[in-house]
This record gives sequence, C-alpha cells and structure tokens, in this order.
Amino acid sequence: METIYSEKHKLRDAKTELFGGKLVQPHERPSRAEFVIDRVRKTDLGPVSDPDEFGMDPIFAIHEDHFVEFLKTAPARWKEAGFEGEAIPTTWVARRMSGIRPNFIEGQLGYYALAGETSLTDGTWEAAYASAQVALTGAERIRAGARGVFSLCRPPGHHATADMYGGYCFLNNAAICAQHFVDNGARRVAILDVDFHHGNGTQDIFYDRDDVLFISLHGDPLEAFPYHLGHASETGEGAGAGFNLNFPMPPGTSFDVWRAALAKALDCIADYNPDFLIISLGVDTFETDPISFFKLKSDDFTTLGADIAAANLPTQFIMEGGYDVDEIGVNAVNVLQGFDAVVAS
Ligand code: OKP
Ligand code: ZN
Repeated sequence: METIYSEKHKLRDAKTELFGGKLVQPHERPSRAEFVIDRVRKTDLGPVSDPDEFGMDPIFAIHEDHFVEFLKTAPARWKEAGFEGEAIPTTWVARRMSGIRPNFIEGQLGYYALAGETSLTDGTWEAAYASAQVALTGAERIRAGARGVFSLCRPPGHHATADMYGGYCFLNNAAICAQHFVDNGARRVAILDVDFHHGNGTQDIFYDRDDVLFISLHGDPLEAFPYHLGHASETGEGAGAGFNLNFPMPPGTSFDVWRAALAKALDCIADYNPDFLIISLGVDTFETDPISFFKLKSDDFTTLGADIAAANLPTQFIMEGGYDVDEIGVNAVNVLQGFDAVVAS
C-alpha cells in the first residue's frame, strides 16, 4: 500500500498540553509520525509519496472561513496581547450563554475551542494545512482506482468540527476527504472511526446528511474524552436519521468484544453500499496507550486490517490518534499489512 506523508507535520510542536492540572509535554507530538513512517519504511509496506496541492477550496467545503482565519492568526494575536505561555482557553460558551463571538483573542479561544488541552502555537496552521493535503492526496489515489492508501496525517482531525478545534485536532481530515469524494461524484461515502476516542467532529459535520455514513467505536463518553458526545442514542437527524452509529464501550474492553462491534459496523457499511470507505485510524485502543482504556494487542491490529479488507471497498486509511509512541508504528502498520494480505490473497 502507498503511504502519503509530509515532513511539515513537524511544524506542529507545542511545548504544553493542559493535563491533570499541569502543563505537560503534549501526548500528540512529532515523534508519533516519525515512529509510523520509520515502521512503514522498515517493513517495505510500499512507496512513500509527498502530497500534492489541493489548496483551500476543499478545506472551505467543510470549515468556516472565520474559523480558518482564527487558526491562522491566533498565536500571533495571543502574543501581541502580551500573554507569555501558549494559547489556551480559559472561558467557554457554557449553557445559556449568548454565543456572540468576542473580539479579544482570549474570548475567541473560548469561542472556538471545544476542549482546553490543546495549545495553539506558531506552525500549527501550516502543519494542519499540510495534514489536510496529505489526506486529500490519499483520496485522489482512491478516486484513481487504488484499493487502499494510507494518509499518514498529523496533526489528527476527527475531533475538529466546522468551526471548533480541540482534542489535538484543527482541521477534520476525514470529513474533508468524504466531502471531496462527494463533490467529485461519489453517491455515498462511509467513515468508520476506530480511534479510541469518539469522532465528535466528524459526527457533527455529517449528522443531518444521508450521503455520508458515520460509524464510531470508542470509549464510552460517560468515562472518556470527548465526554459530551458519542452516546449510542445519537443516530442522526433530518435526512441523516439512521446514518450515524455509535458503539461506546466500557473500560477494560478486550479485542473479542471490540471485534464484535466492528463486525456490526461492517455489516451496516455493507448494507449502505458506499462508493468509498474512509477509516479514521487511531491505534490508541492499544493495551498500554497512556490516555485510553481498551486492551487491544499488537496482533489484534493485523486482524482489524484483515476484517476491514473483507468489506471489499476502496479504502482510505487516515491517521488519527495513538500515543504509546514506541508501539504506534508497529500497530498502525499492522493494520495496513493485515489489509494488504487479504487484498493479495
Ligand atoms: C485525540 B485523538 C485523557 C485526556 C485526553 C484529549 C484527548 C484527545 C485525543 N485523560 N484529552 O482522538 O486520539
Ligand atoms: Zn484518540
């Protein structure tokens, strides 16, 4: 399988994440992508290619102009205001508040952030933009007839909505690609999110649409980030009713249980009969992931890739989370090798 990769991910290199009441080294750090690309090369998974340029149009097809302008300018505006640390929100649009966008940068952080852990820094916009181009290049390979492709995106995207960032995400790479497929003639696209965390951003973006099916397997939001979305009762609305499906699972969930949910998800995808399948590929379901609570082992990721391949659809893998940096490369590439082995057989 071909991998699309850009070194520009390194421009996202925040020094701080708000975690456990402290400012700590971010879990979402450049070495994550280094471990994955090193493993891709070491295992001869396939060629590694630079992204092509698709510009801003496919990004604006998902994200609000004013939100993009905010992402681009927030770090400089924060510094100009005299703040010395990295830009993080201290206020929120909480229940019963107006939702009128403030002018001052501190208020705008609260307006555009859906969570408080993620610092906005110089270079973040450039890295997020490059990550979206890596995603779009993978989508184009699939449109051109590839059976599978790996967009090694960093930073990740599935928590970002049309106008909110957070959970280490700025631009929703999977949503941008799904929309790109639809805008180029696809009738139906399925997104299967196997990251440990619920893909709240992707769900929100397509919640009222029937041309993009969203299915997520994740830690129960009663117990896990993003806490405020991802319940099984969220099934879509309007034209999208029935086209959103959540499989929340409790702490300690093993691969047997998780795989049974995967089988149900793949059945729904088969019924939907999409033109293309996007996998939001997080490997933070791993047993020793530092911020998650599922119990998948490295070999289980190979099985996951094989199960996905059996759906027999043109499949784009888009990198999301995974934080046990020593193992993230092995586990991500295991998925892709498991997929390729079935395709070759
Ligand atoms: C991004 B992706 C853990 C707090 C973690 C942020 C998690 C973002 C995950 N106690 N907060 O879905 O892997
Ligand atoms: Zn995650």
